[in-house]
Amino acid sequence: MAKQSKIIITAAVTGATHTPSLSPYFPATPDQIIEDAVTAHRAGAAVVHIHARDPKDCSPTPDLGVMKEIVTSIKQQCDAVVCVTTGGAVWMSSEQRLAPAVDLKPELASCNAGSVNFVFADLALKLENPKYEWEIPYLKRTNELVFTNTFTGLEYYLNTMNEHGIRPEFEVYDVGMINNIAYFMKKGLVQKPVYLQFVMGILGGIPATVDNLVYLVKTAREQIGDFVWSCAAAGRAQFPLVTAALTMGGNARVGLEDNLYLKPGVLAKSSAEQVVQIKEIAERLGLEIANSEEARQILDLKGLDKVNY
Ligand code: KMH
Ligand code: ZN
Repeated sequence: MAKQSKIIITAAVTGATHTPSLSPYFPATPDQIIEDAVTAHRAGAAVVHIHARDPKDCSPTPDLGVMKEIVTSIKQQCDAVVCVTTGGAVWMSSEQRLAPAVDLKPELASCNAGSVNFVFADLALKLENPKYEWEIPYLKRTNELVFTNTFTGLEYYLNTMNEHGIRPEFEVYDVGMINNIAYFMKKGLVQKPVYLQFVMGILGGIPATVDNLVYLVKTAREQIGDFVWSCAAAGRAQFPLVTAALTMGGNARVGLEDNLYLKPGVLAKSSAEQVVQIKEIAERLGLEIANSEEARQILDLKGLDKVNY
């Protein structure tokens, strides 16, 4: 595979981990998610990764109407590649999680490549007077849950994505998941280019160290061969690991889904602030930043005119 000429910055703006009271800058309503995504795109993110949140209490929601409103408004304001979540939140059913991709038929959607404990209960320790009653129980409950992605589920997701021309962005939380992807490649369910998002530092998954990132990339080369890849890391590991990924020929994911801070002790005022910071780092490394059209070519996406929103 030809060396990628420009790097893709992804902004994951809200996710389903952080709760509103953890930061006054956290995009927690549909309008705030839209604005954070559009400003992150204007700052240099070719791709925005989107989850939906309930306008009433800012909790993660499987509501299709809310997701449609968010992605439609983003499309009206810019040509960002929208990566629609199929991970949703740990407690959502497989059907609830996949419904937005089925209905909206985006160019790109996340595809979680295996089951994992996805624990962020200790965030509750940071909350004294949360704005919403659901916040602390929601965080603590992750101690009891598994983020389930069975092989039957993966086959169902991949068949659905292939049917609608959706490129899967494989979320890889640990090394065994690379073998899962290789397994489905052998079954002919994965089209090239294969796009991997190494999501590191989730409690339950692979620790966010440079050695582990090197190990993941090496294992993927052995098991998968050619692939395009990107790196994201939780919390304070975000910038050290994403910078390492850039030096290794990878792409970068930042955003308030993964980390609320710009640097230790300094809350990020938006995902765009993190995009600006990683863009500066990339340019100092002599790298060029892909715009959305260039990202579409690198990932061989079907085009914004083929989506259903
Ligand atoms: N919220 C996590 C449980 C995805 O977007 O597909 C899963 C997640 C991955 O955020
Ligand atoms: Zn996500």
